[in-house]
This record gives sequence, C-alpha cells and structure tokens, in this order.
Amino acid sequence: MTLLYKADPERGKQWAQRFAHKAPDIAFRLWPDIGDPASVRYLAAWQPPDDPARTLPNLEVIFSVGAGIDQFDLSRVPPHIAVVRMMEPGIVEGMVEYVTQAVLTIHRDLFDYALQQRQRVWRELPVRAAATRRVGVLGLGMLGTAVLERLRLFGFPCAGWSRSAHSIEGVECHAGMDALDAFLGRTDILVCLLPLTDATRGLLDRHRFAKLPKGASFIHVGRGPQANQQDLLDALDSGQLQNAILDVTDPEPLPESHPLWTHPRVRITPHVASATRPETAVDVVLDNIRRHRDGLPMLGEVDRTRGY
Ligand code: NDP
Ligand code: OXD
Repeated sequence: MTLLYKADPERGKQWAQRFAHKAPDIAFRLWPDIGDPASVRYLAAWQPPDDPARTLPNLEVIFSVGAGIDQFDLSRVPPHIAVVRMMEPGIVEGMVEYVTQAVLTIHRDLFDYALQQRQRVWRELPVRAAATRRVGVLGLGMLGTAVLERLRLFGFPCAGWSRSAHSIEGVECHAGMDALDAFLGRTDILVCLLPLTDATRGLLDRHRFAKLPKGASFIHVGRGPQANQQDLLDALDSGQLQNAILDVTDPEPLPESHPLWTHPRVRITPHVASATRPETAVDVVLDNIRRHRDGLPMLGEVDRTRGY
C-alpha cells in the first residue's frame, strides 16, 4: 500500500522521513516518481493530477496538504474517493500568529506610524483601548475559532459569522446571510477566514464594505476571489476602509502593475499566513489512514454538497 505525495518537494522529503520512521508498513512516494499506480491508495496533494481516478485506479482518499480544498476540481474526483482537508495544530498556530499580528498592527496604528516615519514625523497618536475596537471574523471553523479565542484575551469585543449557529465563550456568534449586515455593522476590524465556495466567491464587495463602520479595516487570509479588489480599492480611497492587510489576492501572484501593491494603506504578504507543518501534519494523516482502514470517519472529511 502506497501514499503518494504531490506538493512542495522540500516538505515532501520531511514527510518521507516521518513516514519511514512512524509507518514503515506504508510505502511513501514523491510525485512524479509514482511507482506502480495500482498500489497507490492514498494521495496527499496541494493539487491532484488532472484525472486522479484514471491516473491512480485504486485511489481511496485524497488528503489536501492545506486547510482549503478549493484548488481541487471535485468534478474530476469520483464520489468513492474521499476528500480530506488538513486539520492539524501547526496550521492553526501559524494562523493565530498571523492574524494576531495583523490585528495589533491596525489597532496600534502602525500603518499611520509607517507613513509618519517616511516623513520623519515624531508624533504620538492617541492609544485606543482594546475594549473599544470590535473585531469580527468571517468563518467560525478550525481557524476562525482559534483566532477569536486568542484575540478575545486582549480585550477586543469579538464576534464571528458562520453558516450554521455556533456558541463560543466570549464571542458574539452570528449565523447566515440574514445576520451578515448586523455582524458587519458592529465590526471595526474584519478578518476573512472563509473557505472559497460558490457562496463565498465575491461575497466582499462594495455593498458589504459599505456596511462596515466608516474607517474600518480589513484583514484577508481566506482566498483572494472572496473580495472584489476594485471595490476594495474604492473603499480604501474613499476612506470607508482605513487599512487592508492582504495575505491572499486574485490572482496570485498579484500582477506587478496592480495598484494594490503601492497603496499606502495596504500591506501584502504572498499567501504565507499559515502552512501545514510536516512534523504535526504526518501524525494527523496517519491517524486518518488508521481510521479509514477501521471504517471510522476521518477528521476533516469534506462535505461535497457544501464545498468545504
Ligand atoms: P473550516 O471548514 O473549519 O471552517 C469554515 C468556516 O466558514 C465554518 O465556520 C463555516 O460555517 C464557514 N462558512 C463556510 N461557508 C459559509 C457561508 N457561505 N456563509 C457563512 N459561513 C460560511 O475551515 P478552516 O477554518 O480550516 O479554514 C478556512 C479557510 O482559511 C480555508 O478554507 C482557506 O481558504 C483559508 N486558509 C488560508 C491560509 C493562508 O495561509 N492564507 C492557510 C489556511 C487556510 P459552518 O461552521 O456553519 O460550517
Ligand atoms: C491552506 C493554505 O489552505 O495554505 O492551507 O492556504
């Protein structure tokens, strides 16, 4: 029985070492060296081959090496092949760090101080108490929940929005489209941690930005196509939005000539907010393989009707 790895080759080498140590009974192969295609039962991939069922006729499970699975064309994956997203502690830790630094950057006026520094201006700005800065997170899944649990410790009034109803201690939880406007209306710093689906593509447009309080800020760590970038620029230029920190864009990489690169109120990172860590991810995949062999549900199995 073989697990085939098809993603970043450097990380793949670390996966190979861990598999050799922890699961010597499972043959580990690094794409494109697939060996006998018929022996591949498990695929760990950022992007599967175009026609996975034909390339790997006995494939049973595709593990995404990321938390998102929108990069998979599910129409090419027959229903008998399970699709599992990555739910592992390393990716959570990285996202909590990234969003915390982004919220604090905005909260402690570091955009304004960077602009002042360029002009060699030494001027104090009034410090606002965390209790007066309302943070709102779109998406209350593995990542959104962990981020809110950390942010609320700073004293920010925290809220979240999801499809189904949730209850998180110290967090005002909103659910469904009918609740979106009220959630946006109480949010000074908006964080997007939604999966990309038909329902979330283009969700953040001029109408939604207009529902935020004037001067709100936006942190985008979900997927680029969830936000309309022209509407985002317009909202920044009009002052409806004060700052944006973007880890994801549409397309990626962002073209060199794109005006977001040089906007003084925008910070961009190249989709690095968080990534799977081999040292923790392999344990999760091995546990899921055991579950699959025992006929148990796997952690992170994707519901194809919802698309995440
Ligand atoms: P989960 O599947 O655990 O959570 C998704 C959340 O989004 C759930 O709360 C879900 O609601 C909510 N949601 C989905 N669709 C809708 C909708 N139409 N309306 C309202 N709420 C909705 O995902 P994760 O937390 O693990 O990851 C979220 C995303 O973060 C990933 O899909 C990926 O795109 C992005 N990501 C980005 C990274 C980066 O480096 N920038 C790294 C890792 C992930 P409900 O709870 O009701 O199901
Ligand atoms: C992911 C990502 O989905 O890195 O894990 O974006």
